[in-house]
Amino acid sequence: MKRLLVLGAFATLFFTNAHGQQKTNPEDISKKMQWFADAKLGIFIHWGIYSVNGIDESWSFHNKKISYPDYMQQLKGFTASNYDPQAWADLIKASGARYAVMTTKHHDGVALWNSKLGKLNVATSTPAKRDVLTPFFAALRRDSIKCGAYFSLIDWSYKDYPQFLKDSNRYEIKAQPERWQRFQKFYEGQMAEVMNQFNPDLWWFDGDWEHSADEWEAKKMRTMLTSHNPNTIINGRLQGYGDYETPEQNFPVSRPKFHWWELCMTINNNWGWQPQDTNWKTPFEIITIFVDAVSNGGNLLLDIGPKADGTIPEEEVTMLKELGAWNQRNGEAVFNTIAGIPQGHFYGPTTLSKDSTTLYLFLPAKTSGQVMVKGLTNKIESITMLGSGQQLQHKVVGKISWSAVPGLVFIDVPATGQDKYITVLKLKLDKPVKLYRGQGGFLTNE
Ligand code: H79
Repeated sequence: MKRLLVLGAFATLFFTNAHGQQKTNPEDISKKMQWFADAKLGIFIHWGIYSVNGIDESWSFHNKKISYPDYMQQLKGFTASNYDPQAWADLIKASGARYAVMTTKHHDGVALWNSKLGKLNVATSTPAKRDVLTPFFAALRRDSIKCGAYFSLIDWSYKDYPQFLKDSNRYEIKAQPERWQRFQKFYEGQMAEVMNQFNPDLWWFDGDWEHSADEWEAKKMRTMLTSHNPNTIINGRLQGYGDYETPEQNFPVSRPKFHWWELCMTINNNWGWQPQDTNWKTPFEIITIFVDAVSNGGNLLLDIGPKADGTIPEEEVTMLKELGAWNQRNGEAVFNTIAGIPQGHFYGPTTLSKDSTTLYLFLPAKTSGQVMVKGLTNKIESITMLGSGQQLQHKVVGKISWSAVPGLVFIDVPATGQDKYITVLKLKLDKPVKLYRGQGGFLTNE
């Protein structure tokens, strides 16, 4: 039990604190990070041969749930026969997402583009017989969606990659450095292919934990990518050489201190398509997660897992459309905003306009009656319910004439006109938000 706890703590740290010190300076990169900070929603796509049997991406053979040869048999079933990249891009656009991140290669080493380095790619070794990335990135760009490339540093299929199954490595780097150098040449070559063919707006590395920054030549790789495209953004899984943090599945409770961060999350329990997994989150749950991340200064990278023929599961299509419809009604409170006021002033998520003169409150459940805001020293000029456009009334309670401590704001929320999922109230303030954060002290106003 003790061991489990220690491991759990390690894993949490690992995924919420992307591997220690960032080696990039927030001051230098804030300009290129602006679109990312404004984007709020991205769609992650896990597509690969694992969708043929509907099993864990790569981990199924690594963890010995299936033999490696049986896993690779799935190459024969990857048809992409109903693949419609423009329809994928249009669906992503309809969700309100501003960027998409597609698996170019997972830990199984199967490349989704026509790599000239080896045969393990869908163009050469599957009935799809083509590079499936090129038309998708082209469709995304037609829809003005930023293009992200997920790239696994780990490649458990490559004969000169040290790790393979969970309990058997091929070799130790110290004993056979020339094999590791062959792998370096290979994966750096593949990265260069992706860079030259797709010029990604964002790189989403994964699996850096298996080797050190020196072994991955992380600094050199960062320089290669940013020399080619100075505006490219790199996620926090390049052993300290990334630009932003990437908690995975685990939802932060207190506001993360990271400058830029993105929570990646699945809609059911798995990244790729798995037909037995029907544990779908509801639109209400996803939207709650989304606004909570945004209110704390982060983005949501929401995953879909298409089937081997290229169809997107119906539940995921519905989710993206519902999310899009909600964004149509309430997106003003999300996109191009900044993190809201600190937790505790309102019992729910909040965001602010960039000039901090508009405060958005997200009602955490269907509420009619009054909701309260504490510690707001501003005057409220108007309150509007987004979607319905209704003007709401408020009163200030308990303001003491001789005290600098502001009164409590109570807002009347009508039962009618509320959003199907989460209702947003827009508070126009007299000037940039100013909060009282003390403890009500009598003499000091502290
Ligand atoms: O592509 C999806 C997953 O396949 C992949 N990332 C998402 C986006 C993923 N890789 N790893 N994990 C998910 C979780 C892995 C955790 C562990 Fe570990 C790896 C447990 C043991 C080895 C973390 C690293 C804790 C110890 C080392």
